[in-house]
Amino acid sequence: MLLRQGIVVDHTQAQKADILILDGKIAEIAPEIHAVPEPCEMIEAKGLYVMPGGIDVHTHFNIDVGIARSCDDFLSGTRSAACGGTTMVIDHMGFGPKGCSLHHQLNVYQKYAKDTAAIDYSFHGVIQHVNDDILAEMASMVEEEGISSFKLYLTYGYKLDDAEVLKALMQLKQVGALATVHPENDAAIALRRTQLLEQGKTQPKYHAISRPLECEAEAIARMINLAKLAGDAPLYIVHLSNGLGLDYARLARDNHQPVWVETCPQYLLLDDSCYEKEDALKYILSPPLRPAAEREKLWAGLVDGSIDTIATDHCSFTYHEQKQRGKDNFSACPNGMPGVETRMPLMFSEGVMKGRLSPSRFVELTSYLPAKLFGLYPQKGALQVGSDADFVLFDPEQNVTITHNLLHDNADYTPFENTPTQGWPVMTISRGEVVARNREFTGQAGNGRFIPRKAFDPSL
Ligand code: DUC
Ligand code: ZN
Ligand code: ZN
Repeated sequence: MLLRQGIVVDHTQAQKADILILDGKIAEIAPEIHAVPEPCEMIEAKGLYVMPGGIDVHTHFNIDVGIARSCDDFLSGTRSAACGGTTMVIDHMGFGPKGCSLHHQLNVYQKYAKDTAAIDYSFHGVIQHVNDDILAEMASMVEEEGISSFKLYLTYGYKLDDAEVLKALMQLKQVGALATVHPENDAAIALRRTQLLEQGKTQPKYHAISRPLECEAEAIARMINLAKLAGDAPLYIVHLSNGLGLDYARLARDNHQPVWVETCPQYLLLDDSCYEKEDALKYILSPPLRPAAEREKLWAGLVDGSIDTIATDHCSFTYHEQKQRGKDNFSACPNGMPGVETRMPLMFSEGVMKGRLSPSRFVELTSYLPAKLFGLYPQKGALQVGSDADFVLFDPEQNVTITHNLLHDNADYTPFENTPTQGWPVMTISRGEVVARNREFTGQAGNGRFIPRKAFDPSL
């Protein structure tokens, strides 16, 4: 396959070039390529941005959250991802049975994804409890299974206490893995929730009031200090939603501590006024949407380099199910929203087309840094000879108003309904195969591969 005369963008530069793809890998990049093997599929990319495929390092496909199971599995989730310009996901595995091993849960998820995923995938390990067996298992997860990042929860069913966090952080650093954390102060949230419910405050807006941004910022500050105490263990903060938490991360980085930050489109584009809407249950997620002033603080972080990645936290439940469970009580509504298909178009439109992010910075946030941090570079996230031929082609001239009918997930809504966008991913290529074209899925279930990841690179 030859991609002809696109505006080829990596994390450092943009230039007009041809790209030759052989056996699913990039074979050559040059201003013009004439010597091509026959037969060769020609793709005219003139006027299109040709970028490394999106890497979404935060999805929850097929997750059982106790009160409900998400409506997207690895087929619908990766199909939707592909149609939105994403060529790899790293899924955050849900909790397994009490006391289960790290390998147990990995095996469960390998079965979910094998034969169903349409694009490449990996998983973050999930630390439900900490004991000598779990600590010992971490090494083989990195070395033998290619799982080099692990999620720690400070809230939800299997939240870890400070001693568990410290032990886990020290061992993860030791074995070459990155700790990712969902930072929210569980006790503060539980107290506030109980008080609100006792006062009969059950409407969706009280979900946000039960867990204000200080609950998140406190847990971020605590994690940063615990990571310091663990000997500067590398720390990755997921789904940052507010400026105070970002300031704590900035302070740590100013002190040369290895801390990285992820945010998501919903925190950049939506705010807590959504909880006043009639369909407010669609916006129940954790952390919740914040006051509008926080959005600009996050945009500033994208621009000044203090936020490193944009992922989605795609965790979809139908609005039908959210209403069924949560209409009388916000705390009974499953938390999460879909987003895996809209991340790339929204960020391209709001970031690149509105002039807030350069095309290269967009690539850095959506593909290059995700690949670097999670041990995929340069197989993924790079436009280099030998890298996987994973691409997204954006047409800057296509204007699309997002509506759920255009999307390919199993949900029954998008939180971005009626959002106008400028520039759309018109083609997605996964290891040399066109998996989406003009908003149609052209890939195949089972063509996605598990990608073993390298150990965390401490020089980052
Ligand atoms: N938050 C959500 O809203 N859903 C899934 C997990 C999470 O942290
Ligand atoms: Zn989370
Ligand atoms: Zn999540």
